Amino acid sequence: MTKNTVVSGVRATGDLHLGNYLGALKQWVQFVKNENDAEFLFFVADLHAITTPYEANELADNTRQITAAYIASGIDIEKVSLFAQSAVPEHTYLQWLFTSVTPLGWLNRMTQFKEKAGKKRDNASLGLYSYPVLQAADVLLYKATHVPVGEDQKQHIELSREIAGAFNHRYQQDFFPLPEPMILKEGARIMSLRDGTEKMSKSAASDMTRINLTDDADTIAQKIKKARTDPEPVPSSFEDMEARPEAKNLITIYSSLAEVSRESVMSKYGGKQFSEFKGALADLAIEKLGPITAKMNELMADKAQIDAILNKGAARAREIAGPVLEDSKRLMGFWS
Ligand code: AQP
Repeated sequence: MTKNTVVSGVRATGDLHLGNYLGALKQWVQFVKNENDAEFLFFVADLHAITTPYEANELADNTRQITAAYIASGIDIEKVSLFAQSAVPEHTYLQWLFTSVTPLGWLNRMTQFKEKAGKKRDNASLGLYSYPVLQAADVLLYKATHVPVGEDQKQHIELSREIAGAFNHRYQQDFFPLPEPMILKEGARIMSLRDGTEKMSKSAASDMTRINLTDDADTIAQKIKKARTDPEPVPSSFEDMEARPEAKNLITIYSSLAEVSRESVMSKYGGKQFSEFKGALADLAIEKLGPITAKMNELMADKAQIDAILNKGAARAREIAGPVLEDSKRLMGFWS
């Protein structure tokens, strides 16, 4: 049996937030702990970061900061290759090869492009439009079998599967595996603290919509205290919860952080005032995130050490990526 290859990444677009942690990172850490015989490659998606407005003088440190967040969250660097996407040029090369098997109609369906491009779609960059093709290259370059992501990335992973299938069909080889998205049942979509119908996001204008992994205890407590709720007490049943997005979000955050079911959260706090529940949630968030923030700060104090980890990871990534790219080119008929 061939071993599993697990690949995922986070855009280097700013501080990681609770959604990134609960939807992606926490799952990665668990997967790495439970699986001893897989190849793990987690990258910082700095090439994806430049598809939306960004500060050039912050990009490299953003990449380091996200690497620090990976390690501080518990990623075992003995088992995992961590690297910057831009340090492995094979990603963009394979993306170009994939553009020739990706019909425009597939890209036109992508909801994330529509959301991120907004109303002025003609002003969005080609990079943003072709983002999902690079994402397909990001995982297929390593013949990934599993891609742990939050729910918002499901459509992109499905597209990666379609691109793999189109390539295999066009070149008559069972060359790329169809990667499986791994999406948690709970916590896969953490919502904004200010609007339970919007995803918690790094790029949302207001910082009060999210809890950042860099927030201190007071900031976390303030943000939870000010999180939007409705005038009713905490819901006691799923039915009640489902109709109240902000309440549902806070219950989901509590259950994911405490690693207990939402039923048990509701049986403890259902019928109580939100002020009491929010106090308990703030304590829990501070208890769980505090050590991660402290470790991130410690790691960021030694950037050379982070760079060494990224260099080592990139070297391993290129060892795998090089032959896959060469084989792809050979199948496509290139001179070599
Ligand atoms: N709100 C969320 N709930 C659960 N999971 C989430 N993820 C993102 N937001 C949530 C997951 O985190 C991983 C990294 O995502 P990303 O930062 O590369 O891109 P994104 O999905 O576009 O996240 P953001 O925060 O909204 O970033 P920006 O603002 O830069 O676009 C992915 O696995 C994602 O599913």
